[in-house]
Amino acid sequence: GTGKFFVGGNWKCNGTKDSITKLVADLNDAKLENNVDIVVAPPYIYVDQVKQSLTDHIEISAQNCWVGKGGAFTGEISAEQLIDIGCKWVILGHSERRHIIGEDDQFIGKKAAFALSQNLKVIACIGEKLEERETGKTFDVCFQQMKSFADIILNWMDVVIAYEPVWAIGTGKVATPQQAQEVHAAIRDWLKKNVSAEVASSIRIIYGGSVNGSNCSELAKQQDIDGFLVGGASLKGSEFAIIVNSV
Ligand code: G2H
Repeated sequence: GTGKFFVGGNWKCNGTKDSITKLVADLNDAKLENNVDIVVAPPYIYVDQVKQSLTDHIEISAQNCWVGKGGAFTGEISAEQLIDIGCKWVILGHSERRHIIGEDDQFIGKKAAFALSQNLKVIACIGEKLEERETGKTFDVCFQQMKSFADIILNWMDVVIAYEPVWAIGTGKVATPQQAQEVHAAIRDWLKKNVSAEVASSIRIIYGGSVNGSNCSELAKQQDIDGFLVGGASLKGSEFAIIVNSV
């Protein structure tokens, strides 16, 4: 890839006011590479606290959003509200939302299109499950998930793609640099054939799934890995800084 290195911290459903105060202080104190786009995704209810206290060098993402305009949708948060509170990004299609909560490809594609229409940038996640990898379906699954984004997304300028093999998420089983590179290159090639050569060469494709301070530098060396989406290891400021600085 040719884009600027991108590292996102996905805090998932973790944290308290106190632990987040500490994490923000650690991130504010950390020495972070200037030439990296850095984003953290706190749970919705802590977004404002983080926005008020975190260095401007790090942008804020939500972990999800509603599929359209706000209104009578109990328990949901709209893209407009995320913009209002200072979020620049939203993570969509994370495997936990696909496979635990049951969101499907089409719903996720619609969410992405609506978020982009509100000027929210999108971290669009894709990835295969273990049985899909073992039965040789990795590319089919990833391309199908890509297609549901491509069917509805017109402007890819504000999109980062996160390849997150489900078997590597929160399991400690990181993909090897070769396994990740192979899929990243295939996604880029798919974009070239199905979207455009310009999008294929400029878009950031980041890897997620058990990235930590010790495995990040080998992954970061791969040609088509443009950064990371980090879960567990993003809850420690010092380890997250190591990953950011692995560019
Ligand atoms: C993948 C990743 C962050 P972890 O879900 O999106 O989490 O690094 O804990 O595997």
